[in-house]
Amino acid sequence: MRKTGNTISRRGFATVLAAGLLATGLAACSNSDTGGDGGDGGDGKIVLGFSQVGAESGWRTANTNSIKEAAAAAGIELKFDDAQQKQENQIKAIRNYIQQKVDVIAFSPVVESGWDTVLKEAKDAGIPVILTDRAVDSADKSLYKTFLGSDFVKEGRLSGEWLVEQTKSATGPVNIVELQGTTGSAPANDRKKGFAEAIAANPNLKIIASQSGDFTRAGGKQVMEQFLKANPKIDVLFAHNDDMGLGALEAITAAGKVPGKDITIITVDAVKDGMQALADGKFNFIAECSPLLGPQLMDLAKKVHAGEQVPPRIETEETTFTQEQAKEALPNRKY
Ligand code: GYE
Repeated sequence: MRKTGNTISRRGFATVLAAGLLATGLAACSNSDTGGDGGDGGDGKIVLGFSQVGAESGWRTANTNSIKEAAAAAGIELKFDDAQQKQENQIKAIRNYIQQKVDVIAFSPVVESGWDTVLKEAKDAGIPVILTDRAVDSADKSLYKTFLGSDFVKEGRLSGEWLVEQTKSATGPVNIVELQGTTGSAPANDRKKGFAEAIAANPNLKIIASQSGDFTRAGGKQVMEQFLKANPKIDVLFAHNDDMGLGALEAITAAGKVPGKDITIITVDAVKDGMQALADGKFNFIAECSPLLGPQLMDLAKKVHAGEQVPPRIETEETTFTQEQAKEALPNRKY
């Protein structure tokens, strides 16, 4: 993370200072003044309440593992809740964390809207909030300290640009179907937008069907089956994540078509199973989205707990993969 790296190094002195305060226990004391001792029995550990979206995809599993491992490594006490892809569960978990007076709250909002009230409650309780992975659409940016995650519009755009390049000599219509992520989620909204903007460069490229598969394999399979039944000519599938693409593979094969040849498949994430499908020639292109946010999240939790300023937006660095690049990268893939 180039940007982040610079920011962090500029803040080297403040970090050292904060570490010193923590070592002497001063930070923990001043925090309990504001009612944020986290109910941890006063052992001075920062308590982080984290509300996870769910366990809908390989990406999510890798993200959860990264957060749990990084908390343990950073000596942060993690309270973890799986919201099973329901906003109401996330709101409940955040309210619980407020009641328990945790030191810091972090969450990955399942959808973009509807967070202002609960975020205001956290702010009034003096508990800093960090958004990870997905954004909220709140106009009041003071409701959270920072947003750590990918640029989803860019992922959609890179996917679309690759397709424009591949189809530049096409003389007739290229029919695209789109498997969207969870309705109302930032990655679904943004990947759709970025992709649509990029493919507008070639009027032959047309999205003939677009529907949510909820970021799951089962959803991807089911919706792809419908697409295949309703549309005799599908040239391209753009799936907002690997898992939906992997589910769609089953539907495509069952329909007697060859994935990666009869239908060009573009996905987002680059988790191991997706990269394997790409290396095997079943997928054609993946825009990477890194789930390994844990270490940066813990670093930020320490900083906001110490009252340090942090950049309002921290972007994850990512790349893209063709089939050849996937073959090369696969042996060293961590997730
Ligand atoms: O792409 C998808 C997951 O929010 C970036 O959520 C994340 C997305 C990821 O279910 O696989």
